[in-house]
Amino acid sequence: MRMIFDPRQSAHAPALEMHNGGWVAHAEVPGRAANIGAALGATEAPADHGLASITAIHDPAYVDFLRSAHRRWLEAGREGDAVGYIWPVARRRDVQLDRIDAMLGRYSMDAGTPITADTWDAAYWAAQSALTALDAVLAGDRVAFALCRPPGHHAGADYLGGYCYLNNAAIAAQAARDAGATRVAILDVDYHHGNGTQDIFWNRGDVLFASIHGDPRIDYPFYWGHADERGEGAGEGATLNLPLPHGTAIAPYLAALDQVLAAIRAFAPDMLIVSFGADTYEADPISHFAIRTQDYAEIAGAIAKLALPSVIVMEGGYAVDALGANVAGFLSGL
Ligand code: Q9C
Ligand code: ZN
Repeated sequence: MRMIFDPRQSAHAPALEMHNGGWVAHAEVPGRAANIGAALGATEAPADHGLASITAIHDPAYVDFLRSAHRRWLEAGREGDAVGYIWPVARRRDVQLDRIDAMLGRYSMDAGTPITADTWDAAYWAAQSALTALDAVLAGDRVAFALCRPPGHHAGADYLGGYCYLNNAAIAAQAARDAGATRVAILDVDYHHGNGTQDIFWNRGDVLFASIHGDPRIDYPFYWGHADERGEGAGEGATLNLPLPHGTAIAPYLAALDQVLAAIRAFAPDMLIVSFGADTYEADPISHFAIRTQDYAEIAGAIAKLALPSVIVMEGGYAVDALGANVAGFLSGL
């Protein structure tokens, strides 16, 4: 299996995140990719597909913001990573502002996703890794792995959050559509609901978004991922959410996965994108499922029965020392 990663993805290393009322060391560390890379052996560098595949999903004004935010932060006399402290609630008018703090609020959903001097490059190459894994599958490989870091599924068309800046899975799904796939399914098996991906495809019937995740009544991102969210307009029924309780172990997880896989089969996609997070792991420091290392191959085996051309995009997973084994286990089951 081809495995794609660019060393420039490692330069992004935010220091702190706001968590439960205090600033704590950031969980989404470069060592995550290093641990996965060590477990997988050789990875290959992505090809540069340029900005067009990114702006096919993301608002160009948001992309400009991401590219310039840390420079603006420094120009405003600040130090360290750029992070917001005020957010426009949903009904404020869309006023165009260039004060950095106002821009951070406009284009962020949380204070857990700082922008460093290296964030744009890392996010850009993570997206290119996803696009290069897609190329492998379009060229005939049944499955390819994009070691995306930073992750992507919380990022919407015009906002960052949840450690995510560019939505790698959505960018790959749109590129697959543009390359001729009629229907694309995105299966999100990160612990957290992929709110950004859901938002991006909410009104679309050509991309199915199906997610199994910690119940958002008690887990981040709270405002999305409830079982009654099913899409709208042409997208009605093309969003599927299966929230599960804290403590979920492999048996009920596989039962939920069977439901989701049946929906994907019924959708009859030409291509599958898997947003894979290993934060469902029993020892994940910020999550609450009970999936064991040996379970990941079984989860992947059930997904592989779809027999669809598949791009695996890395999302979360914060038990750094076990991350490589969990990812390698998952990939071994495909
Ligand atoms: N400091 C992914 O797994 N944690 N993102 C909430 C904010 C956010 C996880 C507290 C968790 C985001 C890709
Ligand atoms: Zn997650």
